[in-house]
Amino acid sequence: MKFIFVTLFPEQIEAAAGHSMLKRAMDTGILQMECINPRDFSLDRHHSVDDAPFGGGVGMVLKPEPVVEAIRVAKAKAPGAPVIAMSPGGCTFKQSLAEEWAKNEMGLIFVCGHYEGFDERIYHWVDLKISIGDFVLTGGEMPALMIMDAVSRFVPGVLGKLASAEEDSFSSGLLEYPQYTRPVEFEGMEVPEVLRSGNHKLIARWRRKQALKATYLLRPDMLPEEPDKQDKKLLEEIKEEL
Ligand code: 4FN
Repeated sequence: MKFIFVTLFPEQIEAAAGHSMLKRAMDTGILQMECINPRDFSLDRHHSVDDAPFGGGVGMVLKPEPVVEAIRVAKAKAPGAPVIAMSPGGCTFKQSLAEEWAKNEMGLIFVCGHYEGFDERIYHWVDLKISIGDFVLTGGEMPALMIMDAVSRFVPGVLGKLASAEEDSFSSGLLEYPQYTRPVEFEGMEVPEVLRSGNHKLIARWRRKQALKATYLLRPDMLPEEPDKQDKKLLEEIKEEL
């Protein structure tokens, strides 16, 4: 799968993608990434990519010509790939989009902003705006990298042979149950007895209950709307025990 970044700071993208699982997948060719720098398409001799906003105000705005030319080049390299602008005003990225976008065989094109943002007219060449959350950033590169990371996990072969993003411990849609490894006792704190019991049915039930409890307490918005019979029972127990 191919990820194309339209960015004024390709070094930032390349530095972040050159490690761990993503590096391995890039080396084997399962993932490919490429940066296209609007500065290379700037028309004036100073290679300027920004200018003062019409109407006045602080800061600079990205000029439309170099950005749109960079998007055109990206589209030619990945025909049919959606053009996604990283924008604080976009819909919030979530796990279900990561799974959906990984099926996009044509790849994904991310357009990353800087300064005070883009000239509004570039959105004519954009398919959708996506945000990763409500905070002020200096640029769209880190959001785009986060999305590449989340999407890549669903591309076959990126995770190890035995792991799969659809089957891993996060895919229940709940928060995670507590995990422990050796030693059995650490600084006076013990690993729960049930996890050492060897009773796999009891362990699975305990884990499900802990995941439901964490989600109920911290992120009730993430609980299933219609829990099945077992989850209903576990949730009743959790509420009783509080
Ligand atoms: N940010 C807000 C309101 C107004 C502006 C910003 C802001 C980077 C180019 C956009 C930010 C957050 C999540 C891209 C924020 C994201 C960006 C993102 C982003 C420079 C212009 C800018 C939301 C706080 C009300 C700067 C809030 N996900 N402007 O951060 O690109 O993708």
